[in-house]
Amino acid sequence: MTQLSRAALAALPARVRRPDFDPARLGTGIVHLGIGAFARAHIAAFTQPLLAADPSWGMLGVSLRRSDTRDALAPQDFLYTRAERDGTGERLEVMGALTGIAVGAADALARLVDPAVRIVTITVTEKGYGRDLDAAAMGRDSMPGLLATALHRRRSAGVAPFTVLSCDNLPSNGAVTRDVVARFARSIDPGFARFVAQDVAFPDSMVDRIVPATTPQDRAGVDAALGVTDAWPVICEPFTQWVIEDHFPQGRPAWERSGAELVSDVRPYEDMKLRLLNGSHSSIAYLGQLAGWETVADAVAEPALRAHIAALMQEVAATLAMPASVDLEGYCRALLTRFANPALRHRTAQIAMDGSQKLRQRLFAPALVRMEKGLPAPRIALGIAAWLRFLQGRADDGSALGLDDPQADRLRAAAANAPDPPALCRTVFAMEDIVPPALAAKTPFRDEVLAALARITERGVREALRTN
Ligand code: CS2
Repeated sequence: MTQLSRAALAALPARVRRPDFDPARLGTGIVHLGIGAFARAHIAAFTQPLLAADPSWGMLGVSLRRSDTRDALAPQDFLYTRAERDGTGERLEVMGALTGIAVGAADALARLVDPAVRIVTITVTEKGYGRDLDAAAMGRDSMPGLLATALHRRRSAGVAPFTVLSCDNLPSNGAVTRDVVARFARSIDPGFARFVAQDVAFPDSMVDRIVPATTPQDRAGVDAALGVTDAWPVICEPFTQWVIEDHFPQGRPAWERSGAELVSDVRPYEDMKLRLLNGSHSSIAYLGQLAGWETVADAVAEPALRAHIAALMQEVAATLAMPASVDLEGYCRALLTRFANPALRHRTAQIAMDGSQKLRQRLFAPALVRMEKGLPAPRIALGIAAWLRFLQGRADDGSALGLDDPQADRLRAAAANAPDPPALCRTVFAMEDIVPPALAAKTPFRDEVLAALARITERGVREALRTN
């Protein structure tokens, strides 16, 4: 079979959508840091429909550490297939929004100083922000180091700063990004740090689309449908959402025409998504790892787990203050349907990664709101208990579970040294960078976590959920 490329576009089957512009003629107006499957299925999908009208908004991808995405896509002119899947079938589209992929900070820096680049979008995952690290520990080839260096060079050359748009799953991701970039900028020059904090725009945004890692079967299926090979297609659900704070001094693509919501305050939407979607996801991931459910769809096919997640969402919804236009009940119902999507193999092991970076905004934050309101939080507590048990490294059937987390050493040591579950809970709750001290101090919450931990330790997750 031949490989996907610009030359192969014309011969693709009619049902495959393709760019309605010439990908060879795009300019690079956006640089995206962290060009993984998510960005290729979400940000590129919102941008592609606008490129015929304005080809200046092509996207250059950056991989800070790995060359695998560039190596896969370069031989195919940076084209790739996006497959949207649900129970009703599959829709295929060839994506042509990428103008290239730079690998490593030096390569990226050369592109970031180009005045044509007006926006830098980011998906480097929660741990890419180094929220607890100083500039020396982060280094120049980190996201904050690279952006601070690029903004400094632009300033010295009299080039206006680009707008920095974080698309990671963090509350107030714009402000968080401003803080970490300004902190790095201080190590270059304090005056420049003030410029970063005051004169560079860091709008906030909430992104949503479930994009599991692509499997070899996915590749084979896409190749068969296309009649040409695609070294790295991306697979996603049809649902997508992007809520963006409209603050782009250098201009932006007309993303609202692709369905993005441009608002003045993103925070309520971030909390809604992080607590309801991602909080449920993390709960499903740890319970699923213990119980032996390989994917999210396998887990929610289990009536007791599904009922638990529905109740968790009710518990969490009470912590949110949403604009009147948002139908929270409908949002929760839709989430359960999305989780059950039979055409996605979203592995619980993938979501279980990096819990130390994720749980603060997903589960600890809503638990604290409930405690402050004097409300119990037993469903949230069960998710936390499942994470603590997961740290012990054994599923309910005794099989070994891996821990993929930047804090793995500390967490593994805590689990290995704790003589019993209460001691494990005590040690982990004392880690202030992972568990907010205000929540760790709430005895009623600790008691709920301990009760849940005892239940799943004695009976196993399946039984504990059934007899809840
Ligand atoms: C998931 C997210 O891996 C994870 O932690 O919860 O990647 C989730 O699929 C996306 O945020 C959905 O928008």
